[in-house]
Amino acid sequence: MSQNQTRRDAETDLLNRSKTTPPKRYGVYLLNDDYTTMDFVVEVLTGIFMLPEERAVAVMLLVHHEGKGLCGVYTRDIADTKQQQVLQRARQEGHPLQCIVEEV
Ligand code: TYC
Repeated sequence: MSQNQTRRDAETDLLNRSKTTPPKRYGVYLLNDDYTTMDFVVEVLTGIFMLPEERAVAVMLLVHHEGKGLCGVYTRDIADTKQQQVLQRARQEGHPLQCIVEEV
């Protein structure tokens, strides 16, 4: 079998899969801690997860009271990128904020 045939088969498989199987979805969650400021968490939620201020405050308070809260649901690559952005920004500013990705 030629290399081109193998490549066409792979492309056809990918196309068929993308028509029938929706991509898995991943939630990005913030975890509570005793040190990260509430203002910084709200900044993360508005700046990285693009939540409007009111919803950002609600999610921050949910995390503060319940220990964990959902910031958004994405495909794997985007979820991982959001997580890295949160961790990078938190470490830059000296906050111990934790952020996790879980399949939903
Ligand atoms: N518990 C923090 C405080 O009292 C606020 C906080 C909220 C921290 C959400 C992290 O993901 C978090 N300053």
